[in-house]
Amino acid sequence: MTTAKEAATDAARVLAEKTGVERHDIALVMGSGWLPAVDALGEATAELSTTDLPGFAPPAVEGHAGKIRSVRAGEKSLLVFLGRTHFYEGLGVRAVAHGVRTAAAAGCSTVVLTNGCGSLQEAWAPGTPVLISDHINLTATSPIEGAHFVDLTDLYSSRLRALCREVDPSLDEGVYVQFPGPHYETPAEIGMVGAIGGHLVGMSTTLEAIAAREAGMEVLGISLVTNLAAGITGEPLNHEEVLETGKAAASRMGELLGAIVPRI
Ligand code: 8IG
Repeated sequence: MTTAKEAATDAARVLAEKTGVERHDIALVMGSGWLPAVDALGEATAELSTTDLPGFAPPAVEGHAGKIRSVRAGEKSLLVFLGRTHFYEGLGVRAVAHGVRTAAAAGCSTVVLTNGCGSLQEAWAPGTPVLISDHINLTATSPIEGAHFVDLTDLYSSRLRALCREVDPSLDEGVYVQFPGPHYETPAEIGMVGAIGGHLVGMSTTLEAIAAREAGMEVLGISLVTNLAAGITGEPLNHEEVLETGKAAASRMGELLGAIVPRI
């Protein structure tokens, strides 16, 4: 059996061949609502489908394979994932973590994990970016294979959060809670999230962050609030709102990432 790390090393080798970039420095995973901001990072020197690399899951929707861009931004080579494999696809945690592990094997020492999420705070209206200060993983699983006891004390790097707040002092921070999905929460579940100290709810990020930390990377997490969580306003949640909010917030998110990345 190949290990998860061996599978990522294989993918990184093919990535280097296909992009012509021997090592990348910073990986970014662009979540729901963040795709319209991707062009602000710089011009792509290469773009692949994730399925051009070994170990990546076939697309959940035919013809919608995730893309990977290699972007040169000043001195840094960025590895940008347009889309991710979600836990709710049922392909297992190795598939969820393969992107960040490939990034680590490709040389990245930092990963920026972005997502779209629901907010428990009415002050964080749709379109508000929030730094992830910590997480609560409610998937009842771990991406780590074997008895490897990884410290998560400063998982969402306080250094990188401070740097983000220098760039944009209006940025707030919150605790991100990952549910398995793909359904949204009930109002009672959102009540529980508030009681256990959560501020944001989503269906990604925590398993990737753990795998990234296991691989020795520094992690920055930024959520884009796309909706208020279930029961906060009484309005039903819908996926169109996510896409619309992303489009509307694109220029702010692009400027934010464009300002942060060169300072990492
Ligand atoms: I975008 O309200 C987005 N993703 N679990 N709950 C969960 N995931 C989400 C939500 C939400 N909004």
